[in-house]
Amino acid sequence: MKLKMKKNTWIWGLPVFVILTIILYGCPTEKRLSGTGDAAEKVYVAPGEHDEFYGFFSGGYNGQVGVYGLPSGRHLYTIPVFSQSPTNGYGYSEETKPMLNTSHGFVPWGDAHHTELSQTDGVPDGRWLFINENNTPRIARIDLKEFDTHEIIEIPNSAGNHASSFVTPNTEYVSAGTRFSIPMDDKLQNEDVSIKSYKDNFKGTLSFIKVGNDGHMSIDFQILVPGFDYDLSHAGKGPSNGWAFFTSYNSEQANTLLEINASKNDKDFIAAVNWKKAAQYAADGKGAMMPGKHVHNWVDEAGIAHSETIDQVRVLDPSKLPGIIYYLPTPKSPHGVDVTPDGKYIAAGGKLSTIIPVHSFAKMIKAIDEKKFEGEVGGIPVLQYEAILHGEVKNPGLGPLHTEFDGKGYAYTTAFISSEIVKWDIESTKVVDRIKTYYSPGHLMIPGGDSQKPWGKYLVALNKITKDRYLPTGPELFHSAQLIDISGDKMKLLLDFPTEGEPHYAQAIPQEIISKNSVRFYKLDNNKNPYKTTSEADAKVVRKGNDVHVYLTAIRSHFTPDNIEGVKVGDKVYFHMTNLEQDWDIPHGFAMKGANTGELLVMPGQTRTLVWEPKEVGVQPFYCTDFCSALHQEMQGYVRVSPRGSNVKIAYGTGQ
Ligand code: RUQ
Ligand code: CUA
Repeated sequence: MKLKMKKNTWIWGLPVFVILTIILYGCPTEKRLSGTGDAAEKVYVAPGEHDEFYGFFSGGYNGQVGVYGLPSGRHLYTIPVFSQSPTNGYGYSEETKPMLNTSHGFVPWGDAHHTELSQTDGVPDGRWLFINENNTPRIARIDLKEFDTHEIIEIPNSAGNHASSFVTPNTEYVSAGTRFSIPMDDKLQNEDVSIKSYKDNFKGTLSFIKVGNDGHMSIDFQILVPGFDYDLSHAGKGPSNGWAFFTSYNSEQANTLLEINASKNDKDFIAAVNWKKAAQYAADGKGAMMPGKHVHNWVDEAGIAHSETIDQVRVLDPSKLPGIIYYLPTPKSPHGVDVTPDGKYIAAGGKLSTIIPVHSFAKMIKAIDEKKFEGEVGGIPVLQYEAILHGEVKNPGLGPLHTEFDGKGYAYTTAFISSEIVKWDIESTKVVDRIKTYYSPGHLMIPGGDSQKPWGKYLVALNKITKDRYLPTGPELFHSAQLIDISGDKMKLLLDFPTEGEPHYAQAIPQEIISKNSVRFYKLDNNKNPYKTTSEADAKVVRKGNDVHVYLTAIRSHFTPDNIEGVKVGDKVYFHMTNLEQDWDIPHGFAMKGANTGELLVMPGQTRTLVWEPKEVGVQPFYCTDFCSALHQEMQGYVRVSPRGSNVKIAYGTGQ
């Protein structure tokens, strides 16, 4: 049952509503006021004041990361990651285009699901944010000093990279897993076989991407696994540090109509991977180097992106390397897999399950030692369910998906179908509280809620369906997040706020961990771009055959040069624009009429390059797109385009 409220009543008419309610009904009951009353005060961040947390929300099908302040829900920024961004030219400028290279060529879009902050000693440390891309399997690393994507690595031998990008407690590894299994022969080549031969030919991989001290990512090893759908993962911590857990569904190995055919088995599996042991095997040269073509893109210290192609990866076969994987039977197409802050228990979602199974890590180790196996699949031992179970949460709502923790002994699970969040006691597995969400929550997020030390004050429900929460915007609605106060015994709904794209997951961290390191502008003296122009006196236009390089500067409120002649139809014009400002929040923009790219939005001290291929004779304007001063509208220039073969000489200047 969905409760409908008139939003315009509770937002705009809040004082009237409260007074009327009190007159008519006496003091309001908590239920009636679950979204109002003191809630407004709790989320109100006065003008000029800052939010307590940064929230990093995956953008889903927009391929970006949305940055939101909490508790206000204010949208602060969008970090371009897997998709070109016309806002600032990411993926359009020459310096950033290589970030979107893949083994399939240039892919300017991605489906981004899970943000994950880097951790030190099991606690988010604010250095980097990782995020996965499903469609063309990739993982990105965002530098949180600059809120800028600095690295993207492709995951070979994988399809639908959903079970990522979760980190180990000291960010030694980021894990990833195939959602879709694909045919792989013994050279790991995707083969031309009948789809009906799924059971015989299709396999999956679980990947471990090593993260260096400087953040640099490389694929350390992949583990070959039976052809199930691997869905989510989380690393162990504390006592379970050294292990990682991956949910799987479709252990039926169906290849069609999965909604029925992959829902037959009573239990599917969580794959428990001993990554420390696997890493040791890899370090010892075990397994084999196998084909695994993937592209790796990174930004150098000059802020320029590069790409390299790597042809091979190390692949470990668990049937030959015992002890690296065990299967934990887990009811009914499990989705999320979440490890408690103390690292003792592993809770699974179960899209079709009526309980939440909670496995005990200690019992799992004991069962392995005592060989309490009920069988094996593809050489991987399957442990006995009863032997590893800590308990089952009864009556957890319908369609439990994801769980996070408050660090005070409680777990919170989203129930997608019954649209609620259920709070339960980890030790007793008893439900202690529940709250309605409107509508259908997928993930939920507590700041630090998948780490060893959650900042358990707020919870955000990431609702998949928005319906009537906001004014209608035609058929397409932004998704809706809901902020819930979890500081007391009872959960309290505080706020709805719309989010861009489809935030599958989010993470949050106290603002002071990040804001103190935030880069405000780039020092011109440190600019290492080979096409930089650090003073107006050095601005120039240089012809090299059909290429014309414009070394352009921008400072309030003019370009140098702003008059350019001698460009011809058939030329390729590179505008290398350096922003000479050395002050916070003074970007200059650059837009050229007829350019088939985005604009540039160039930060103070930075150089960015836009390519323009003029096709028509005439004079074309360019201008600054960012309202940078009272005379921003005067910040403009002209390029004269002469016919092919014309002998108009290159000439340029400002104020001449
Ligand atoms: S999920 S469909 Cu993380 Cu529940 Cu992506
Ligand atoms: Cu520079 Cu407007």
